[in-house]
Amino acid sequence: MIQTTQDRYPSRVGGQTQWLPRVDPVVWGKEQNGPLSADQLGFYEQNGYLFLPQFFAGAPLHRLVAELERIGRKAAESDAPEVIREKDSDQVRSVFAVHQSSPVFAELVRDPTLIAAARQILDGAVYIHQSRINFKYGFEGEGFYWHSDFETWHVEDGMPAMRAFSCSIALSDNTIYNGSLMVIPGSHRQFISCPGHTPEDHYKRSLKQQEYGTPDQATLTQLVAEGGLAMPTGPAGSVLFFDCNLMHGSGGNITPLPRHNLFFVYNAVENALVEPFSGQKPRPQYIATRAQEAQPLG
Ligand code: 6CS
Ligand code: FE
Repeated sequence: MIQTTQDRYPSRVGGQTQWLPRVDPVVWGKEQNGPLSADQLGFYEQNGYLFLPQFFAGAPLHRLVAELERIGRKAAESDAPEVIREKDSDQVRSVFAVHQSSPVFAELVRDPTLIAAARQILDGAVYIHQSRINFKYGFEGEGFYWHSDFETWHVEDGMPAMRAFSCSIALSDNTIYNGSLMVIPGSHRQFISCPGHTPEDHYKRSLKQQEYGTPDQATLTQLVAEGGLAMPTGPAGSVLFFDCNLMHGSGGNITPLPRHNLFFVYNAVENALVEPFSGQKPRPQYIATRAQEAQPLG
């Protein structure tokens, strides 16, 4: 099928690294009556992320952690495609599409407060573009090099606009020691167009270690010079919202302390995937929900 949507964010089209302006809003919604205050929306708009410490606690949190541990035990014995193992060990790195395979997480992504916040940010009905647990076991959990999720979701999945964000839920304590997520505040306002061309079936390697679609060191140096670095840390149950185009990454975990996080991505129904801008075939459904499968959540 020929791509008919204009590519406003060309990347991996064989050129050099380019800084392109973001031509989409960060906060699309006008709803003032959502759960996020004007200050919270303002911080998110300015920085590209918003940290909500201890959003979940007590029995609801214990239920989420127990479900994560159940999924981790099952994944260790599974060769399903949704289970991604570390590059250099048999350790489980990620399990995708848990909002479909887990009744507990299917209910979680429909949490009324999270949905209301998603509607405030994205304006209109939303659905889950992708979900995954990123396990980062003690001593063996590897990192995720710097990248913009949108750069991948645009090129490899066909996400047209920057009208999606990730909701990360800490299901173990995220500390400065155990490979927590780092962000470059404000980096969401520039689209870093990357060199090269996407290899066929890139996801079979990129989900273990991403090589294409990652910015060069000069670009990262400049982004950090402009925005600095932040590492939103907090106890299990904390929630991090981050814009689809925010530059982020995390180091390996050489401590005994696990850093297991659940991630799911709210996308606006109006921003449903079109043909991948790479011109290649779409990635599998367990990585990116295609338009015909997109179930509006409210
Ligand atoms: O390719 C993807 O969709 C995934 N890759 C990374 C490094 N972050 C976003 C997403 O999980
Ligand atoms: Fe990412």
